Amino acid sequence: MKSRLLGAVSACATAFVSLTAQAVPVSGQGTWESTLQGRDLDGSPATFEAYYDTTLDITWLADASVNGQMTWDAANTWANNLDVNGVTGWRLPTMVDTGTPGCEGIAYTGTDCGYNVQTGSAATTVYSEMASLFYDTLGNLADFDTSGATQSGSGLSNTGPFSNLWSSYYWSGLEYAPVTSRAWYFRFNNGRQYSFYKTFGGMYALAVRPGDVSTVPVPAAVWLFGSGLMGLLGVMRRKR
Ligand SMILES: [Ca+2]
Ligand SMILES: [Ca+2]
Repeated sequence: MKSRLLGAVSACATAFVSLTAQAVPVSGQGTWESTLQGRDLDGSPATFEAYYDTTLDITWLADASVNGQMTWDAANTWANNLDVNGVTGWRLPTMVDTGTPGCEGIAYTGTDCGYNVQTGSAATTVYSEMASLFYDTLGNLADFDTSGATQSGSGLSNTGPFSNLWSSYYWSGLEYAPVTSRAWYFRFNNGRQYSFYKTFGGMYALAVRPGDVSTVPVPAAVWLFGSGLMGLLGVMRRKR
């Protein structure tokens, strides 16, 4: 009994270690070192709270699981109301449902559904922001190659500069047109894009916003200090 318990504990520990151990940036894999530009949103230039994606012309939040696992509705609400030190306008990553509405069958390449799906760039068409991140920016591989054969080294081997980017399901912001109780998702553990029921509470959410973060907002503490200073000046003026 005791050994079974220990076995369960060590299995849990192993699962946890494998989850956290995957959070590594891999230099030379994908384009992330040249296409993602760090952005400071909290007034501390040493840390980046977001990354401007020069390929897709969007800005990704650096922390890829701020709010944990959520239903689709909760994920949308969270992203739309996100305020990072005054930077608002966030949403879930989106994609284009190409061909006929919905998935025309799990494919191994070139469609909106399955593996090695269309990615694209802002200069042409952004077919899937998350697929672009997984395949092109981070250079990860799907479980299957374009001929449908399993390939080694698949999965989330490179998380780039993101923190808490899990090898798991992430919600897309796009509702699944043929069955509106479902929404599209992207799986960062195997590169698969498909749909699932919106009420499922086990998916993570990445937040993005269009374009670059043009102005670095003034942190709240500086505002407080500034308004305090203005108040003090007002008092001094009145005294004079
Ligand atoms: Ca910072
Ligand atoms: Ca389609």
